[in-house]
Amino acid sequence: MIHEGDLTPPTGRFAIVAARFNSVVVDRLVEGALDGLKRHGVADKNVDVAYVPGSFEIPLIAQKLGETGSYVAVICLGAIIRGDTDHYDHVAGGAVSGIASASLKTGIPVIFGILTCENMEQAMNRAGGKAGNKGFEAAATAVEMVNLIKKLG
Ligand code: INI
Repeated sequence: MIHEGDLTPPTGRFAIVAARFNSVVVDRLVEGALDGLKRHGVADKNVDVAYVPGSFEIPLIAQKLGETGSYVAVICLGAIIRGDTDHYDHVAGGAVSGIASASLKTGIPVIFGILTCENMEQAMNRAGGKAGNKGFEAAATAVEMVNLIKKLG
């Protein structure tokens, strides 16, 4: 037997946690995620958005939101750009492991929609530019995971 989630309209509320750092990029990711949720049948009224200072702060708030029991999935959006910082690796590493941990602790999908890029051009390309919109992809991933978890019972 094959277990796989699909993209049918899910029930339940979704949360987005977005970093304000590099907001010119992240605002586009948020737009993409909201569009992606809407196109998969999630009404705007069923989506809450929380803003944090930077990507490093995302996991804590994702976990807190997950622990409320009010959400079927949390979508994390940020942009970590190497050119801007010499602590890129620490911020990126903290975000990756924190988000994985939040998902396992809360038992709901906590989706990694954080761009890790060499420069601003690369980031903009992935935030609605020629490489698509990672926020939209993160929304579709969230819907698929919610539907898979529902199927698994
Ligand atoms: N946060 C980001 O989301 N992206 C970055 O590129 C970034 N840089 O370059 O430093 C960044 N730093 C802030 C970090 O996320 C925390 O907010 C800060 O360290 C306070 O904990």
